[in-house]
Amino acid sequence: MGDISGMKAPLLSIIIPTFNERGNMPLIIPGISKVLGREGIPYEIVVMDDDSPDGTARAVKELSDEYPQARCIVRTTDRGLSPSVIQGFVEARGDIYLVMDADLSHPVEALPRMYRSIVDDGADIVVGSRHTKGGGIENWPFMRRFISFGAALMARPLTTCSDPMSGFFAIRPEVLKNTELRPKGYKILLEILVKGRYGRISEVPITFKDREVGQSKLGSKVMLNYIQHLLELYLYPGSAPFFKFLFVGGTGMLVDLGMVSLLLLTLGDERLDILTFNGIRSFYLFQAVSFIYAVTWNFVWNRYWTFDARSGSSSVQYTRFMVVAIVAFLIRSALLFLAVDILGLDYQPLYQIALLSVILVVTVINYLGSKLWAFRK
Ligand SMILES: Nc1nc2c(ncn2[C@@H]2O[C@H](COP(=O)(O)OP(=O)(O)OP(=O)(O)O)[C@@H](O)[C@H]2O)c(=O)[nH]1
Ligand SMILES: [Mg+2]
Repeated sequence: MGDISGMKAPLLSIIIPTFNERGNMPLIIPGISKVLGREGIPYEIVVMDDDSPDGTARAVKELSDEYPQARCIVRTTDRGLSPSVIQGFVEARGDIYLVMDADLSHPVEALPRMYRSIVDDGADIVVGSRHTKGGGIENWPFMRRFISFGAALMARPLTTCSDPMSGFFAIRPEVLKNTELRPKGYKILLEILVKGRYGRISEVPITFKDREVGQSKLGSKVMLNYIQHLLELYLYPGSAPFFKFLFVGGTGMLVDLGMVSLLLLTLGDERLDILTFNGIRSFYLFQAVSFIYAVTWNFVWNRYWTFDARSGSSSVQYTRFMVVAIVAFLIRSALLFLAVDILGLDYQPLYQIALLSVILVVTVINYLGSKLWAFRK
């Protein structure tokens, strides 16, 4: 691995997955070479070809006399776009990996800016984005735009990136350290955004052009595949934490309810008022027990799943999580007291509105306390 801050300019590895793209090779390879040569950016082009019957590999070979930076790796097993890209990361020898389509949909003019975002501005991931200011799509009918917009929207909770479906992106190799990428998903960038390790991500606006040469490989199966991929990424530990937190909180409430009911059932609720432990009415004791159960339940799920915080000390995390839960509970009681006893919101529907607002506020407090303190990494 090269030193990005060293004297020598870092080497850019351009990975291009191909299937039957012979016609595009004499366009994209000289195109890249012209733009990067002009800017003095060192590069290699790694074409990852799935043994295309149209002779894509031969086309690259012929071009490599004039463009020695280009080589083609012919793959005969485990075909597919994502496995090709993942293998490309292994074959690449550069300091920065960049992935782009072969069909000139991704403008080569954006390459220098993407390169500099990493080398000069310290980004870990750069995305060539159609949906950021200045970006766009040429000649797409309304329906295709609409579907693309909807698909991007569904991925929004998973990442802050405006165009996670883009196939045009660059990363530092460190982003992939200790991450296992699932090669079945078609959207390799989204996979990296969810599973990779990175700090800064930046975007370069691009205008996406439809292919002029060769055929599209996308069918209706891709949409189904995408939904399935999304589902898996939503379930992946640490992704979309607010959603997971809400879900876990909901199950915690059920645990709480179940515990109280169980205790009441075993002891019989007619004895509730008579039964006391050291002067404390048993009902409150039950509440306290089930509260602890529910908080513990939430803790386990949040630690392993919501925040994927298993590397921290569990006793510290547990203590903090409990403190947050108790503080949140006290705030909740105080706010309800304020709403009902002081502001007098004890009639419909204002009471419900007040209760809902209080729950909302307390949930956010709970979430922030957990994320920024209890499970801070
Ligand atoms: N190695 C490999 N590359 C693939 C495979 N399927 C697609 N590609 C390449 O991935 C890139 C994107 O595929 P495209 O067919 O252009 O997909 P798209 O851009 O979403 O759709 P169109 O531009 O309309 O064709 C192109 O460079 C393809 O050659 C595959 O199974 N294996
Ligand atoms: Mg394309």
